[in-house]
Amino acid sequence: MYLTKEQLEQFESDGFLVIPDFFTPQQAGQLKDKADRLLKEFSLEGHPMTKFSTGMNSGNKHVGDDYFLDSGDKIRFFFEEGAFDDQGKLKQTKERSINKIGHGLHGLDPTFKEFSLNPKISDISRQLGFKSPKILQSMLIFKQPYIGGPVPSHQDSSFLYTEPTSAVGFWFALEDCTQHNGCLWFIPGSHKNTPITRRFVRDPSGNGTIFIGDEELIVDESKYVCKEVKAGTLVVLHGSVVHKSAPNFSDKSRYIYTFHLIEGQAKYPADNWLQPSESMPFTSL
Ligand SMILES: O=C(O)CCC(=O)C(=O)O
Repeated sequence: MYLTKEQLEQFESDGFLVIPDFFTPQQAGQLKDKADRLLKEFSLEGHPMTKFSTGMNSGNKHVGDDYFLDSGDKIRFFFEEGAFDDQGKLKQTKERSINKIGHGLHGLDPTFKEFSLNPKISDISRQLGFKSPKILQSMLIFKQPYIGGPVPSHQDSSFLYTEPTSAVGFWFALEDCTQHNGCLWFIPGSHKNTPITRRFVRDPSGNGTIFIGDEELIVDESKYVCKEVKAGTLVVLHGSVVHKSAPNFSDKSRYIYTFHLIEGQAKYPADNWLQPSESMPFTSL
């Protein structure tokens, strides 16, 4: 059993758990190097220049095109909101312009596949009550210096919804994450008193995505605590815990890798934005 009783209690009480030294600085460096290689090698040619905007509190700004909707079984690149000038030209190098890569790294990229299919994670998932844990998506989230965008307050189960709710996030710091370069912030215990009342789904009238349910997530900002972590840290997130991250205006990048599990025995609604494909069904852990 990987987690101690105290760690399980902490997760139960806070809705998140910080595990320093889950992986080595060398591994963090290798994953970061691989992320940099993906950024270097990706081509702008034919790219629809899709930006990633969570826009969770500002109506319907979320990217809603096929490039996003079909990314579950692909390695796709999403730009920062502020990446382009008025003429539609990149304001900095393409490597510095990407907000995130998603959502099939855990199945398609050998480095991230090997890292994700980790017996320690499988062990943790069973300790958290999973019977049939499935990885349904993975992401590299960058926050490059000066341009890294914020991630507004949200609950992961709004985006990765099952009945009953089951999503758990595994978030790996590939670099030191501080208040200056965009570490995570949490409202401890919010998973217990903040039900999932909004869902991010495919718009039945078109190609895009919409939120259904409550207009917005009401958040008491004064309850947030910030969690600075070192490279090599794993943070486990309950799907209902309210969390966010700030923009990165510093001169240091903040690279993280994350994937989410859901319970394979739970119902997975057909209108969820992310759908498994024949070529890449959700991955058993
Ligand atoms: O890494 C970040 O900045 C945000 C990640 C996050 O909120 C998530 O994966 O749910």
